Amino acid sequence: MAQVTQLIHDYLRHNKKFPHVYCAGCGHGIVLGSLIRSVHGLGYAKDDIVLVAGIGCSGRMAVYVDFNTVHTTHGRALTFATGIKMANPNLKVIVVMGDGDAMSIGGNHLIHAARRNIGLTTLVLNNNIYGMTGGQYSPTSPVGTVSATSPFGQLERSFDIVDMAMASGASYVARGTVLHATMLDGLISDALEKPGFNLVEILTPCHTQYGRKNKFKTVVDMYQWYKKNTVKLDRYRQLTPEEQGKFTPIGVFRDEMRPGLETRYAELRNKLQEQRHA
Ligand SMILES: Cc1ncc(C[n+]2csc(CCOP(=O)(O)OP(=O)(O)O)c2C)c(N)n1
Ligand code: SF4
Repeated sequence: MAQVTQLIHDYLRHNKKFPHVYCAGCGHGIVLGSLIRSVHGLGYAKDDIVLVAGIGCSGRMAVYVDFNTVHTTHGRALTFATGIKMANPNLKVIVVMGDGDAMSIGGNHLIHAARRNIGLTTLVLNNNIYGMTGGQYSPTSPVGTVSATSPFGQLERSFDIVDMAMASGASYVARGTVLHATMLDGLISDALEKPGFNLVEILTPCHTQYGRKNKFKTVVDMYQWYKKNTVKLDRYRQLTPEEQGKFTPIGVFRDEMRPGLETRYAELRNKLQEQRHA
């Protein structure tokens, strides 16, 4: 444990913005730990990484971690990241967004980043709520969610982030939870090594804004919910449709090796230059 804590400390900016803003029990810190373990395990240099984050509690990660970082405007993380990757394809560009950031204000950008298959590693921290701004319901809040903007339960059908990423053309798509931290390390490491647009949805609890209003007495109850209600994809596929309806599957949903837009663009540029000099 001490070793794990020390490793995380090695990747933090100690002179900035501490103590951090995360509430006790927030899952976002576990995601940060998992990301750091994955980067460290793969042996990337800090300077080769750019972490681009949107606004929200999830977006604070860009402030804390000692990579090249950009804390961008709400919903625009993928546009900044696209520019960075196109300008310097050698950089490993990681995008961190909340479910509000990725699926609401930034939803259109997510669809097109996936369609283009640009080489970004995208982590969507799905806590089913707008955490930072006081708990408004988000496009992933389940029907019936009680929130600051739906005191009697929200009525809209919610988005499935994995389905959305797959339908839009992402080449690697996975879902994990902060309860399954070892599995999450594997998913993030896997994603970081893939070309093209790779996305990991991470189920992470916000007890402050979601749990307390939605019948979770304690943070621990929320973590237990993930344990009881998620199932690994291979087992999920063996269930009947009726049984499947009771669970959220976790694992790797798509794993294709397709070149990112930045690679296809470089190839085209080289070809045109050769033709010009022929
Ligand atoms: C253009 C714009 N609209 C709205 C906001 C207000 N705002 C800041 S964070 C946020 C939502 C955060 O929710 P989410 O992305 O799910 O992240 P979380 O805080 O839950 O991690 C909103 C609406 C803003 N900063 N900029
Ligand atoms: S408000 Fe929610 S998402 Fe934000 S730090 Fe607190 S628990 Fe985490």
